Amino acid sequence: MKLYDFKMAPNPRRAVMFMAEKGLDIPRVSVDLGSRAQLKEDYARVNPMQQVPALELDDGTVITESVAICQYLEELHPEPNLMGRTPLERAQVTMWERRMEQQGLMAVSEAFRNDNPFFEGRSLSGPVDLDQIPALAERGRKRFSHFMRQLDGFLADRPYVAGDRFTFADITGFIVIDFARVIKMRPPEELANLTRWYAEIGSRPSAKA
Ligand SMILES: N[C@@H](CCC(=O)N[C@@H](CS)C(=O)NCC(=O)O)C(=O)O
Repeated sequence: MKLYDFKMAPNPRRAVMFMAEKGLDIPRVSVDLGSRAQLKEDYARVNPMQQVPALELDDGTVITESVAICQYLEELHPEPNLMGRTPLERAQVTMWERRMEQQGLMAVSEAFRNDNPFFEGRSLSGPVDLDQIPALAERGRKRFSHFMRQLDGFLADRPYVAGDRFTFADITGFIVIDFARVIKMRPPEELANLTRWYAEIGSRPSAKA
């Protein structure tokens, strides 16, 4: 098994942090997004979506989508459990994880990719060349600001995003907040719940994997 990733990118980091929490040492192959290696033929053969992460199994099967990769690894290595033990807990982890991705990560990506000159003509990840829309960058920043305030509120009455224990929802949430450095947005100090949670998750060894 090997994982195609890129250290600075948030989606592969979700899989990498997940693997670290499980104590899995899966070899990693870096696909240099900085030189657009994901668009070259070699990598397109591995993942026609031309994105990272991708998990290649020993028989050549390739799983893409960070959530699908994590789900697969959770089934193979159920402990420590990160995606929920009961039907209700699994639904809750999925619900919160999707919110972290759709409301948090999408907002940061929108702001980053529609503003940074590196993404000129490449405002979406993968093989589609689309122009930047500056208004989307501005909207993304507003969305993210709202996301941080909302998350702070959710964390007022519980220690972790999906409840009383660390799960995959914390992994995605933490990576989203961390990644927002690229748009120079940090958790405001007055958001005490968010600040407490972010520091705690950041102190886990998996956050440095
Ligand atoms: N939904 C996919 C998204 C994958 C994705 O967009 N990956 C980014 C890195 S975070 C990428 O490969 N970007 C390539 C590009 O910018 O062309 C997942 O969760 O794995």
